[in-house]
Amino acid sequence: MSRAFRLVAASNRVGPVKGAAAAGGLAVGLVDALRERGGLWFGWSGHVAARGKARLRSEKEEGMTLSTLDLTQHELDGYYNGFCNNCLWPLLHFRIDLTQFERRQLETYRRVNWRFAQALAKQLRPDDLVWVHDFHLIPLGDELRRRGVRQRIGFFLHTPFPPTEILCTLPAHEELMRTLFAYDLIGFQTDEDVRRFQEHVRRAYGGSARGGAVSAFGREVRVGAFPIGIDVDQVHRYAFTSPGNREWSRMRRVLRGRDQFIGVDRLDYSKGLLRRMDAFGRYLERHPKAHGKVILLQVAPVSRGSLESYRDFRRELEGEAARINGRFARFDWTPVHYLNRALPRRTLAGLYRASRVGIVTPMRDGMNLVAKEYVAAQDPADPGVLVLSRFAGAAQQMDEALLVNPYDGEEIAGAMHQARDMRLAERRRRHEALMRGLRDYDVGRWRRDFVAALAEGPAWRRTARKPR
Ligand code: GDG
Repeated sequence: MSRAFRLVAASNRVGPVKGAAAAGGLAVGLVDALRERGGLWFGWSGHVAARGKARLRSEKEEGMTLSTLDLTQHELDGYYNGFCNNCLWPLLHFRIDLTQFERRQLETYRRVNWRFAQALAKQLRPDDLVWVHDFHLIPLGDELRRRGVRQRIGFFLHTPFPPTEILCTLPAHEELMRTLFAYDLIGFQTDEDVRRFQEHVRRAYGGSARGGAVSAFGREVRVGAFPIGIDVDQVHRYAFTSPGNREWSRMRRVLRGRDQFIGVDRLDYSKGLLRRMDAFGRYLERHPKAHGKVILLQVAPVSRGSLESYRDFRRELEGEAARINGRFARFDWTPVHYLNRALPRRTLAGLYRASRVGIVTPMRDGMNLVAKEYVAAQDPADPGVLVLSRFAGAAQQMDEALLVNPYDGEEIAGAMHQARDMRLAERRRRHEALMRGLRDYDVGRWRRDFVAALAEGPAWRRTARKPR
């Protein structure tokens, strides 16, 4: 598309902008795109305000506009803690056993999306491209359309899209999925997610899918896989320049020739931390010679800590780590080092580099950026080995990792052994191939491809008839 346009991004939370590189993940990709085009970033401010006091703020930062809205405690409980984290998150990760649906929370979720749309619609210009992120804001596009917004609007789902049998357990699935058809383009992490979406629309709503287009509810929407990547050079630079480099050499001194396995995950039940701990226990049980020579460093910053399911999970995990240490530790060796807080991104890069094996074993994950960061932080001359769950989206691009079934503790333990024992030539061959993949589809390409796809093709107003 040759015409100039302004990029508008909407996500649950906005920022940080200045420390975007330090925060990692989504912020890195978005901030660059918004800076480039003097864009607008819209979402929740992170502030909780009393009813009637919720403010809309707008500020300029590094050439872009940040527009944020406060939420009330009631909204936060029903929308974010409730429908998003207690219902949609487990459902999208195939955990119907943890999914709690409450109609009132869905209503608050719809209401917050309605308020977001009301605040955002007023700020849009005719040539804007709007890019909505993640499951918090599924109905935002539809709410914008109801306000007469005819600009192109795209949606990207950062989580997996579950099979139709799972999605159909959600009482309001049709009401929610119908709103997706207000978008021009829906991006998923992998081809598998696209396929599951197409199948769901066919089976549950009698829709049809042809090539990159899906039709249902009298509308057609384009779909595609856009596997999110990382800023490869930045992670590598962080690992090899101070303070990352300093942390690396400090870690090496502390390790005194021991091999370190590293896991870095938000403290979330989808990340497979319990099975991973269990697998490490099995590994130690099977390999007495490794005692005193191997450490598992698990960095697990608390996430969504106000929810009961997360608190229970944290207790269980701490119990498991303590059990392994209680069983195997010696006065001069503690096998599991468990950190419950976030570390600076540069420190993380140094720790990745100092670790012989990266253990990324989610039970289900949209992509998983840690897998990619671990590889990018390695020394190409003497790289570590990645053990990766087959059920992370990243596995579809990273065949040269040791792929494991995260439900199979024995298989993970076997891969830990294989990874630690792997000879240099094979480690280098695998690392080289993985790096080629990371460079080929990095975070810049992810956003360029999505934005280009959104800018192309027929616009919403020209397709079919209006929904409802
Ligand atoms: C969602 C999807 C998808 C972790 N601990 C610390 C820290 N992190 C950073 C990592 C990484 C990011 O957080 C986590 O990204 P993931 O991809 O691993 O997982 P989610 O948070 O669940 O993200 C996921 C992603 O969206 C993007 O689309 O891949 O599937 O679930 O960048 O490095 N960062 C710092 N300190 C920590 O202790 N600074």
